[in-house]
Amino acid sequence: MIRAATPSLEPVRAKVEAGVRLDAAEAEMLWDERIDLHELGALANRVRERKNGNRGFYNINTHLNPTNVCVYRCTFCAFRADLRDPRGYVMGDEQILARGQEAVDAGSTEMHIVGGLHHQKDYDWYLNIIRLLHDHYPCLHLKAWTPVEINWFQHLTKRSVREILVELRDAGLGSLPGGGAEIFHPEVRDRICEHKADTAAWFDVHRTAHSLGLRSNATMLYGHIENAFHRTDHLLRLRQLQDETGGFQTFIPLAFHPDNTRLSHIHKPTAAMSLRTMAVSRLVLDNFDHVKAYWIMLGIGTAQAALAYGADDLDGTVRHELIYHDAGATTPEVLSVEHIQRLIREAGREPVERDTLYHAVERDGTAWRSGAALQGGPLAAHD
Ligand code: V47
Repeated sequence: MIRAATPSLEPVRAKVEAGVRLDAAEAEMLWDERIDLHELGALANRVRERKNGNRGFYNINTHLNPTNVCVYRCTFCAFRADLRDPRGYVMGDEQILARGQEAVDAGSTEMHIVGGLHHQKDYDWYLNIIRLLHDHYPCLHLKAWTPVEINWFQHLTKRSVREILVELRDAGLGSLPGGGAEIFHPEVRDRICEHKADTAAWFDVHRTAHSLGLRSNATMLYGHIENAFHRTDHLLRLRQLQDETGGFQTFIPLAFHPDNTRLSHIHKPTAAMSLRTMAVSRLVLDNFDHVKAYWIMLGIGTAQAALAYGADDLDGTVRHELIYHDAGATTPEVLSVEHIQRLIREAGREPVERDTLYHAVERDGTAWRSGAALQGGPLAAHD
């Protein structure tokens, strides 16, 4: 058998040093394990440093998953439940408000809200969660509902994405999280989540959100049935929308956790795979300011190491995370601020608390206010 010539990092290195964009073939080559992981990481680290200096970002946040009852059956998901499943739950207004109060008491700047698509709940139930929390706790930034939920709201209301987003924004929605992206290529998407919002719908929601001045994040679920071609395709599609709108803030590669899922026969990605994914993402997504190492799913050690492989952000202190813990994540449920700061410092970075929109946070205990923008300015809205 004739083996393809060993790929070389040198042409990529020259381009990165010169600030020239990588093309699809170069991007795909970076996944080849014959490309030295640590050299790749060092190159991604140069880009991180160019964009973010020595800053290592984190925030103080809380998760809220108002229900796990879901009409969809994504093969990778351990969180969803059927209506009559003993695990199934739906939170009432009091519980949701209690979660808001707990978040404020812990000094959180952000609440990350996503959940199942409950076929007995109407759109107003979801809208009301935003309104309720925003009215009671206006200081909390509500990063809520992915295109999967927005697409479901469209199905329920027969209204446009724009109308729904305007209403949610006016009720207190601050930005959109990056979930529901999984893998965009239909060869994979149709096998892991065939029923939920398709790739065109995912992009339509983000494009519309950006045009309304709402920022958003993007994710990629890796380490299951996808390959290097699919991951490259995923990153290039995101890069293209970012060229158009500039509305994405951060990219978050999500390592697949197989426990309790219909893909439980697959081994979870190794630390080497996660670090390579971080580095390739940083190198390909040249128009994203931030790449996040979400410690909950990477594990604390790999997340810390990722700060030298292109990542500049560890996400937050996080409390009440369910999606990964149901899928076997063994990370703690919450990290203290001191712990997260120590992780960043040990990795040689200066810890900087940010709010959701990447403003520096000025803090006195649980009291805080947003300071200067750390990058860019507001996104121009044209509705
Ligand atoms: O879309 C679900 C993923 C995502 C599993 O925007 C799984 O700041 C691994 O999007 N193993 C939701 N992953 C989480 C998410 C997120 C997380 C942190 C920060 C932000 C942000 C967004 O979780 C889903 C799906 O891709 N997921 N099940 C699993 N078993």
